[in-house]
Amino acid sequence: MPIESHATQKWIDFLISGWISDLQSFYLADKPLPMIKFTALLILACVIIACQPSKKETGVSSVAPTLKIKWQTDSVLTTAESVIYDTKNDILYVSNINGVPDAKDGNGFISKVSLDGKVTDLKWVTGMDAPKGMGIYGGKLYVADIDRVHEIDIASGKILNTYVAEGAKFLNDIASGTDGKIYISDSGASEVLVLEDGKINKWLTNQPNPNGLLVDGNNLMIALWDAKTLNSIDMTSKEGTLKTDSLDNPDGIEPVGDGGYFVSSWNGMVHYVSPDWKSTLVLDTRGDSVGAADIEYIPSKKMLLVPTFYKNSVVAYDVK
Ligand SMILES: [Ca+2]
Ligand SMILES: [Ca+2]
Repeated sequence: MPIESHATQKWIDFLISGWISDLQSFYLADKPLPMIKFTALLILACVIIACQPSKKETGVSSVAPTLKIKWQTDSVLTTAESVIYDTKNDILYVSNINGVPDAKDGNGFISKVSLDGKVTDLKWVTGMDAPKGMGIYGGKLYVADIDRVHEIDIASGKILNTYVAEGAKFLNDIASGTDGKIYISDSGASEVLVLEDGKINKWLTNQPNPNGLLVDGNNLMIALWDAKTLNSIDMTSKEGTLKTDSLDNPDGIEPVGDGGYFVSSWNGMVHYVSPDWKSTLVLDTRGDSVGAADIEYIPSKKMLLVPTFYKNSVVAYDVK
């Protein structure tokens, strides 16, 4: 007989002998029934324990990563606004506003930067004013440029098309969908536009001062500058949900790969937003007046790339 069953039998014997003793006491001397009361309490305790909800399975908890500087480019990337990683060609593209962010000065350009921080082709693509957000789809690089979107052939570095966004005020970020649709935030007009079949149309209005965009599954993640929020827009219903607030000057949004995101603050911060939408500050360069504009994260290399805007460089961080 297993020892547990033997112990159980001893408990039952103990309780029964106690009840008999209680009943004898009750009939003989009209005394209270301590053993029966004890048994009732024991049963009640067992019922309470059994009714406790089991602990909720929360899966692997997300801990905010730590960042360690890896390299910094030379300070030749004038007013560096955005970085994007071209997986196919294993190279980074950096957009350089080169001057005032809304000036039609014709001097903006795109640079090529290697994964070890060398500026391999400073003026790879020229002929722009103030290039900002970028997206890649089908061998083309799309670049937002105040009120136009350029379509660059990556293989040749030539601008194939320039699409004018009628009425646009300050195009900012770009996010490419898996279906080839190119979403563009217009910070000045508080709208999100879409480039599709060679035409730019309005996709969503009344989005106060939108900046960073990210297509994530069937959601368009959108950072609203004035509200300091990260929001999720269901791309089918176009219904928006506020996810995280208190993010100063939110600029770039990047998926980390664990269900969380990195969100940059243009004035020099990066927050990690966990899968349950809690934000943790993981980088703060405000003290040195180093900006953090439209960031890039490469999960396979665990590398975060931060364009420093007025510091004219890109800084890479190892993420642990
Ligand atoms: Ca410029
Ligand atoms: Ca931006």
